[in-house]
Amino acid sequence: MSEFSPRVFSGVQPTGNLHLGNYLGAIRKFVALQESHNCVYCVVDLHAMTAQLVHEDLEEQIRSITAAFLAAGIDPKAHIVFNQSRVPQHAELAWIFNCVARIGWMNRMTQFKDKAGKDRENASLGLLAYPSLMAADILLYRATHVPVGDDQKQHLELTRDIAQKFNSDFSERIEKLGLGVEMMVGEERVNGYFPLTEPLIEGPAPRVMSLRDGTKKMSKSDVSDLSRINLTDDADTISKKIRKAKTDPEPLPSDLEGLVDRPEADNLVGIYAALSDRSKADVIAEFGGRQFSAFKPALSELAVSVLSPISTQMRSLLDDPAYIDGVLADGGERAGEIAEKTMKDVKAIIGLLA
Ligand code: AQP
Repeated sequence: MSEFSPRVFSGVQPTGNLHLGNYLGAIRKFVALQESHNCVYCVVDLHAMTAQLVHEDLEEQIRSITAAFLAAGIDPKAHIVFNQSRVPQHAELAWIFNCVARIGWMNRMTQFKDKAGKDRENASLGLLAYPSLMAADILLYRATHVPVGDDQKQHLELTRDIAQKFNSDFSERIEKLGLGVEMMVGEERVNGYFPLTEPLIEGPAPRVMSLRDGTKKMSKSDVSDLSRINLTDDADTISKKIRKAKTDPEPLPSDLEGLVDRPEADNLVGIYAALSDRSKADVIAEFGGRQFSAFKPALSELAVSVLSPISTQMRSLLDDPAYIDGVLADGGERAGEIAEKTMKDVKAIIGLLA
């Protein structure tokens, strides 16, 4: 049985300073996957417009996310790094997926509910359709794996639903045109054009939580800067934020079970584990029974040692915007070649004359 060739796709929105959650949930995994996969990494600038239309500094933000990718260790020659709006097929395929996806599917998305809040009628149509554009981003490259934070799990499930409905609605044409790849869907062997993409979410910190409230996701849009560690924070700021991080009065537990119902302790242990490429059990074996007054300085030292070289490199890359623009132009060209081929196939499958 032929199979889809493994390909990784993922994206980050240029909507503000990147934080430790973006790094551990996404970018650190992007870097590791380069060893084993062909990777396409994208600054998803069209997504930035869904919650807020006008951004005074969008160009700088796009360059800044690109600089973070490169500074973290992504190789733009061996893989593809580009910004989404450069490749018009993202929007084109998203339109087709708007016609595949059902309104009920979109209405169930928790991120839409959170971001639209109570004033849903006033949210942009783009915010509702966001997951359909995200599915297009991924499936334009027929990507088989997507490294993301846990908050994106539902959108990945929807991407699979869209792929599956497209494959099934057009199954006869896909087969007739010889454009399908055989795959198993449950117990059934089917011939599909789009793969059913797997999310890569695992790891000790799949959802990094706010340093001020262990029940809330660390997020760019939190009003408190103390809630997150930004990739651009200097060593003193990182140490101050970790020192001030909310904790409970108990020492760290001696086993993993002891982290249940202690969201802040669980979060800090998860961050330590992810930053040091260890398991939470390992970290507990080392620090179990110790007070936060001993654990926090060790965590600060680790965070500074991992993040400082990245922020230093980011600053130096941002001094040369022409270089960054060149990387994006080159990546856009190579991404465009794959995208063009997919759209040609998709149009043939649907029956659009091209
Ligand atoms: N707290 C987090 N923990 C783990 N992963 C996270 N990601 C985001 N926050 C966390 C992952 O980072 C990648 C890029 O995210 P994004 O910028 O495209 O979108 P986002 O999830 O909207 O980011 P924010 O910071 O949470 O922004 P706001 O404040 O606007 O909601 C994704 O893989 C995401 O899972």
